[in-house]
Amino acid sequence: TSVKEKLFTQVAQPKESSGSKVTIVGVGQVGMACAFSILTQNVSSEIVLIDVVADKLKGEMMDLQHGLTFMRNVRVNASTDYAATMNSKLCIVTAGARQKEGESRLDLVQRNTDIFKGIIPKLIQHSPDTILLMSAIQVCGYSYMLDILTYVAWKLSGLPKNRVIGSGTNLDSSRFRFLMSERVNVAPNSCHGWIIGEHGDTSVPVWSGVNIAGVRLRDVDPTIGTEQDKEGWKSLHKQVVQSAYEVIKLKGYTSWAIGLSVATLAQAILRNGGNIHAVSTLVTGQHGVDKEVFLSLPCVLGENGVTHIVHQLLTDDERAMLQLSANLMHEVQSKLQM
Ligand code: 6V0
Repeated sequence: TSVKEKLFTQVAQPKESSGSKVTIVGVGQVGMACAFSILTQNVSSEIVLIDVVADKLKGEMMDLQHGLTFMRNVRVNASTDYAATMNSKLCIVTAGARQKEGESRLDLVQRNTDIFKGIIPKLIQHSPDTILLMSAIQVCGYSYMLDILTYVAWKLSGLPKNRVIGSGTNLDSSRFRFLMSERVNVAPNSCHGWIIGEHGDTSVPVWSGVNIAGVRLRDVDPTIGTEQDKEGWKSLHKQVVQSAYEVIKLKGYTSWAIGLSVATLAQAILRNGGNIHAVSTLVTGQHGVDKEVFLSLPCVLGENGVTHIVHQLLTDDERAMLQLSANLMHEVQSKLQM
């Protein structure tokens, strides 16, 4: 008899799964930041990492496992085989190809679409009831990457629209609130403002709703966010767009903020929180968009994914920007080989 047998009397079979299993595909900078945030914030008690580079995958798994005694009851596994992802409640996809020099947007989207063809169907095969959370990142000079790739994932998955979500402008909104907080010197989460639309260059700041403690900045100064505004608040949005490129220029990639953003979305979903975040969702029929495209709007998130879209009161300009984005994205999407 083994030491284990001498130690224990087995009373029942232990259950295989915790019920809040999360799969993360891609153990690059973004995937690992997502994993670390989810683990350290007790969002899930079980994560599985998937990648095609077996050595790096095993190294990342071991490194996290060696820290498990410092966390609360979590399990970390990794495999190149999707069988390990079985019955995941949430699958987060961060895998993808970086742009090659001179590569066109369409070519890059197509290359990532081809990568997704090898990922999404396998995830769905092992977890037919899962929610897909896509977290590609804005690519310098290439608009609409995340939103188009979330559409691609939705098509490849065959899942209902509520269960395919892009991390979207949740991150852009957080950057905006941080920049706002620096201007007024209060905590970022006491500054309120929403950025919607594309995750990237053509995102839309909803100035009409920007407020602190319910006091709308537009009521304090009706020119805020416009060209006429003498304090130049409009530049905050420009900074939001540029800040991703600046971080990439300075450190090579972005990781911590997107990881924290994704962990927050994961928490809303796994705990059936009903929290509202700006995420990329199918927006056909919203704000006059008549194309089948994904863009970010404030959504209620829970165990069933996106359960509601908030009807924001947008200006004509804001609506027009969303519709323009939708038309441009639709054009790229129609050229993709799925
Ligand atoms: P990364 O650090 O290059 O990691 C990507 C990971 O995906 C690597 O570990 C790859 O081995 C893995 N991978 C590639 N193909 C597959 C596949 N078929 N199945 C499973 N795993 C695969 O990228 P990072 O984590 O920084 O970013 C994630 C995605 O966003 C990538 O597509 C990037 O190109 C893209 N961008 C990320 C940016 C950033 O700031 N982090 C910026 C622009 C684009």
